[in-house]
Amino acid sequence: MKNAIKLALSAAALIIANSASATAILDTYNPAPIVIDSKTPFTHEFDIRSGKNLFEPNFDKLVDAYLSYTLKDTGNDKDGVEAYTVKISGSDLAWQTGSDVPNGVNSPFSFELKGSGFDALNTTGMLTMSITATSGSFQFVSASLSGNYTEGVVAPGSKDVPEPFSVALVGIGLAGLAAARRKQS
Ligand SMILES: [Ca+2]
Ligand SMILES: [Ca+2]
Repeated sequence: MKNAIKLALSAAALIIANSASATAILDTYNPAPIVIDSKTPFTHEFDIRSGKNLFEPNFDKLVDAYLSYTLKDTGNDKDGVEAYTVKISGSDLAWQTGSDVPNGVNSPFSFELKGSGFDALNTTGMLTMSITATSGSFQFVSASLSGNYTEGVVAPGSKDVPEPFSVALVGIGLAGLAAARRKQS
């Protein structure tokens, strides 16, 4: 096979590999412990569009997403044994309920996002989690949003500006093909 054609094919293969491989996301919130009680709900907004995570809503495609959070009770149960609800944006359902946060230890919880919560993250790149105590008090320790997405691919004729890296590869490939044709003729 002519070298130029080989080069063009390898460039095309690279573009396909680049678009098909998953990119990991991780957005962690790790503040000083925050008290949650019936008067003080907790809310945090994750954003995977900036910083280390460069997810582009409505272009990149979310493959999976997981929300983990850690709670801890300081041992104060004078205000009652804890009961709480965790909600995420995009879902009108109580997503998770829990009771009696263990005393003195960091207790991790982790769930895969499905359905409308997953769809909301996929279309906005943002996710709001809230924890509301219906009784008792405890501490929020940390939370993280993790998962994977595939890079969006620019369709032929699309108005979207393609990535410079892909454009350069296509350019090299086309130049190689043109050179091969000139040699053959
Ligand atoms: Ca407590
Ligand atoms: Ca407790």
